[in-house]
Amino acid sequence: MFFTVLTIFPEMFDSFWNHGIIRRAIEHNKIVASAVNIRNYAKDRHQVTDDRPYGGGSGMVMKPEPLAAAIRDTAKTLNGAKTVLLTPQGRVFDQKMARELASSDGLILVCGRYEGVDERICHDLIDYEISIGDYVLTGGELAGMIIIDAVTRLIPGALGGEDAAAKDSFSDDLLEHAHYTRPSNFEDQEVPEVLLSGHHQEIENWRLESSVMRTLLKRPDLLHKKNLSRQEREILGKWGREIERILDLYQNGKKGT
Ligand code: 4GX
Repeated sequence: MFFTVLTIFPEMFDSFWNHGIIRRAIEHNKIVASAVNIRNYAKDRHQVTDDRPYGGGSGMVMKPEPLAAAIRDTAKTLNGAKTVLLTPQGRVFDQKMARELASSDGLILVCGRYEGVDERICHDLIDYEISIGDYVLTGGELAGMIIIDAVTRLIPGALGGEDAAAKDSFSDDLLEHAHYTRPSNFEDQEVPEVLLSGHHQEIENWRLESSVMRTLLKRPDLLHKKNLSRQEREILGKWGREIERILDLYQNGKKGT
């Protein structure tokens, strides 16, 4: 899979391409990645990429011609590429979209600066408008890195031996279980005993319970959307009964009075 980023700040990606999983994915030919300067496609002597907005007002707008030339020139060398514009007006990025994008041959990510890009770019030249969340950035570059990061780890072989974890059916819709490493006692806090027991099935059960209950407590909205397995429903039922038991003790005046 390939990623080509169109930006006026390609140097922002130098460090991004050269660390961790992204670097390894490039070295193992799982992805081909580059950042191209939109300025290279500006025809005038000063290679201007922005201009004042029609209708007046503050701020600048990215001119359509250099952007269109950059997108077309990139797309013609990359068959099957989808073009993505990073913008607060886009569909909000999530794991489902990451999976959808990971199934494409490649992405051309258009990173705007200033107040945005000339609207006429969007109609013919952009396949997806994507927002990484409801907040305002100073440019699309960090948003582009986030998309590339989330998509790359879904590419088969990109995570090395950990692919199964990324694809694990429940790992997408539930929060991760709690993690622990040595020492087994840290500042008077013990690691849950079952994790030291070597009982693989019990450890798996504990991890699912940890995932389900962390999701319920920290991100209940994720549970509302999810199709729950029998085991997940059993975990919620068990804790539901436990909560009811505690409330019953109060109602019967056996506690806290
Ligand atoms: N998720 N920004 C883009 C300029 C801009 C505006 C409109 C194209 C169209 C953002 C986000 C984000 C700020 C990046 C405005 N470019 N991008 N920039 N949230 O806030 O993706």
